Amino acid sequence: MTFPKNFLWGGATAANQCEGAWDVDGKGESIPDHMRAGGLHKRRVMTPMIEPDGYYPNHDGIDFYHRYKEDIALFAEMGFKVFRLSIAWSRIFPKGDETEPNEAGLAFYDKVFDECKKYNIEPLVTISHFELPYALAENYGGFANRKTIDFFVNFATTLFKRYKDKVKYWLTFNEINFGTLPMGGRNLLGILGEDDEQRRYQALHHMFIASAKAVKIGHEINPDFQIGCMLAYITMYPLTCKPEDVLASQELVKKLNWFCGDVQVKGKYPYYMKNYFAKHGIQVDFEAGDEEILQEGTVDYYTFSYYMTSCVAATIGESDDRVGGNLFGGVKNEYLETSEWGWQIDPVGLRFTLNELYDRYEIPLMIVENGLGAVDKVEADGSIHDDYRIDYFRRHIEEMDKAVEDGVDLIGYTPWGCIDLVSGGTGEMSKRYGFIYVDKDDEGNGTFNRSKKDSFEWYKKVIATNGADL
Ligand code: P53
Repeated sequence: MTFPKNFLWGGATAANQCEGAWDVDGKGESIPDHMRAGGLHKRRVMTPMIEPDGYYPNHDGIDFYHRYKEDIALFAEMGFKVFRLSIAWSRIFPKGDETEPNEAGLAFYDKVFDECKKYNIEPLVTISHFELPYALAENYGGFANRKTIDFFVNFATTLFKRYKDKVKYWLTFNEINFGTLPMGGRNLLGILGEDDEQRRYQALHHMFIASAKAVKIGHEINPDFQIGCMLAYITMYPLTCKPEDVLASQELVKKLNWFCGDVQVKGKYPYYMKNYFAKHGIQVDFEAGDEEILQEGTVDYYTFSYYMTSCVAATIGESDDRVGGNLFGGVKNEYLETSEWGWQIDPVGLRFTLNELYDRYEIPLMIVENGLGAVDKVEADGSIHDDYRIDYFRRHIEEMDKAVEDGVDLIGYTPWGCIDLVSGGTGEMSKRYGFIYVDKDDEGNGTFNRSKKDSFEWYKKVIATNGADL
């Protein structure tokens, strides 16, 4: 058995995708509260006003807000050591720019953490998971505005102080590297209007500063805090061994996969981005002191999501298949299968990725999202035979095991959407990730009742044997 004795097995969620109760107990509107449902070939539309007749899937989520006790009990039954969740910023600061927090919001998370404690489940908290208060985006331009740094730092400091004895593991921003892509402009950075690279990189700089300040303050409040970064890691292979393809893939890897981690782990901008900015006429304004802030706020551990890999070619030919549901112009890998949503499944790539990251950063790693979004069928007797999901996890955990054997310091694993929740990308319910099924459909109908899929018992066994019995 290779997994360390104290390995953190668990699962992951985000507030906006599971809590529901979007306007309850003083909560303000968040960006996802303004998003309608989409699908594989239908982009999610964001409306400036909440339309009374419109369907907004995040408004009800899976009603975790009222059912957290039942859900955490099910996590405990699987043997979770850790539960990754995020805190809805607009529950604590409804418009984002208040100085005093909303007590009802803070009290909710006290109850959630106390419930985890009952079962010795360690909470892992993402401070900001694509759920900026809508008013911060509307009135300030989100992170494009330097003022938002202070709003974030106030939010993070409030959480650190309030939960200093209840939470040890923190992440500042979910998938911060999406800030380099057009889709990140809206959801991550909170830029509602015009969105170009200049604006995005400046906003991303503000996020780096906000994150680094939070890390520093967190460590002052409780030196035992472990505060990490979080990236969407999509390993990119050259499409062929043609040197031009190899170089093209490296170019993209630097910008999309390495840049943000380099800043947050090493505390400074890498040479290749300075060069990229100069070449593209991008001017990232640093205020006096910013360099020191980045240096002083480096993270304790590195976390990432891992769903798929992709290929890159120097020139994309007519005959090259683009990857379905892709975000950055990747090309299809003929050796890999894809999910129903076009994501290319690559367990061996996970071992490669773990080795690459550990060699690059030499700090503990955690995989905080991984999983298969798939349509599940409920049988007449209520059972759900999701052997495809078990197979996906088995193959990924086998490769994690090998990476640990390679010497990688992997400390935990929290599969995404351990309970079915609203898809972030499409807003669908039918793109399910859970070990636990939630009876809700793409139109919001259903009892919201929970039931166990076959993968529930399987994952329970995996945890009980510390990854030995797959
Ligand atoms: P959904 C794209 C590619 C990789 C990770 O995604 C991504 C996305 C955005 O959709 O985001 C993470 O629900 C994100 C979660 C999200 C999860 O992946 O589109 O952190 O909020 O739900 C899965 O299938």
